[in-house]
Amino acid sequence: MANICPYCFSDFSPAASEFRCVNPRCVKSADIEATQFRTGYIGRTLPDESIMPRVMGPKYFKGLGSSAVCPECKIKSHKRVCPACHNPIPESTLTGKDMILSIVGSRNSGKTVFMGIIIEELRRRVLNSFGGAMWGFEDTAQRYDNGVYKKLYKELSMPELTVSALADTDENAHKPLIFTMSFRGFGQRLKTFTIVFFDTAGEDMNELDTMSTVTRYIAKSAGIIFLIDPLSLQGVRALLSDDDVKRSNSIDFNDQAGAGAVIAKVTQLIRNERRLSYTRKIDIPVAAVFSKLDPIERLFPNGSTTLRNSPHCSLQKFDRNDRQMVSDEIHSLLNEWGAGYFTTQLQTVYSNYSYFAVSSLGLGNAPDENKKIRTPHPHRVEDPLLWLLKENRVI
Ligand SMILES: Nc1nc2c(ncn2[C@@H]2O[C@H](COP(=O)(O)OP(=O)(O)OP(=O)(O)O)[C@@H](O)[C@H]2O)c(=O)[nH]1
Ligand SMILES: [Mg+2]
Ligand SMILES: [Zn+2]
Ligand SMILES: [Zn+2]
Repeated sequence: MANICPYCFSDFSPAASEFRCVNPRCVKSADIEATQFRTGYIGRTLPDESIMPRVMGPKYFKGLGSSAVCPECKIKSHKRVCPACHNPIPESTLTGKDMILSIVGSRNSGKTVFMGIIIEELRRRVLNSFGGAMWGFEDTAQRYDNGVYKKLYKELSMPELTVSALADTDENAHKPLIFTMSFRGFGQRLKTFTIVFFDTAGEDMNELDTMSTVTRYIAKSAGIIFLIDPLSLQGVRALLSDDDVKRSNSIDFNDQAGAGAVIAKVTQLIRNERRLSYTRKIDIPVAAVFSKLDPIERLFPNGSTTLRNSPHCSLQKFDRNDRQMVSDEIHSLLNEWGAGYFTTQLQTVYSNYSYFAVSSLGLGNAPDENKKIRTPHPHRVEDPLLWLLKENRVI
């Protein structure tokens, strides 16, 4: 995936870069683009903080456009920003080594929790076993640590359902989490790339329009993690106690779009954005993931591969056999539990997909009646991510 701004997901041409003056004493002026981005493009009046160091367009470039000279203070700046949203651009965006992974799914499907857990697992454990490391771009680590990480690992409680991007007034809500990763594949050279996570609200999945940031994010992603809440399936709820259902769920499923409706919407958007005809399959790899494996653990057959621990990290390589066995297990359970509409869609529309099942919180760690948990000890959360990295030839 080349040259896409990791903040607003607009196409970004390095030749049309802009630069922000780095001189703290230089004149400051209102930054409309930055303000629009922060406030979610909903036309609020400019707050005072919008007064920022100025941004210089291409006419101030020096040389090949790797810097610009500020017309006010004449100081050279290398601080490259996106022309559309004025956020800083990571080096890897210029060299086309970004990888946008989108996490989608209906309301309450576990996206925020999954993202919160997978990031910690990657930086603490998974990358280590693959000889890699990861660090946040700009204020990413701070935003993550003070946000969903604090909620899940310090307060041991559940995040609120994510507020629609249209209604949200939290400035950070519109900022994706951007991590640079260094990875040594098996016996290969060190690779550095940037991975972008953006926490979408399930509420927005129904109303996606072609202009929205969420749409660009999905259509431009190098991999899609599609979370399916098993409890949203009537066939599953029928097999569980009311208490099991209540602890891992905070919505009424009757008035929510299901996984089938969401994937149909996502498909339509990708087709529109990429101008793909209805006869062509979409080649973005899709990991269709059962989230919340823990409350349905006992519905799995004896000897199930899915209930065993993930083998990839201890093997230090991606175990294709294991992936296939898990995928087959989940596929047949989905059909059994009445999600045939979903599996048929995947099969007819996407050329590369695989089924997974994870528990972000861990087996036996469903939230209690106060939404409290013990320290997360996730089950197989890394599997979909490692598969997408493999499909993108990173590992
Ligand atoms: N038992 C169990 N419950 C989970 C797990 N992950 C999430 N949940 C439950 O599902 C609820 C919703 O999870 P979120 O991650 O907030 O869901 P979301 O997809 O971000 O929802 P929206 O923001 O509305 O789109 C949580 O409050 C938990 O009750 C899990 O791994 N196990
Ligand atoms: Mg959420
Ligand atoms: Zn941008
Ligand atoms: Zn200046």
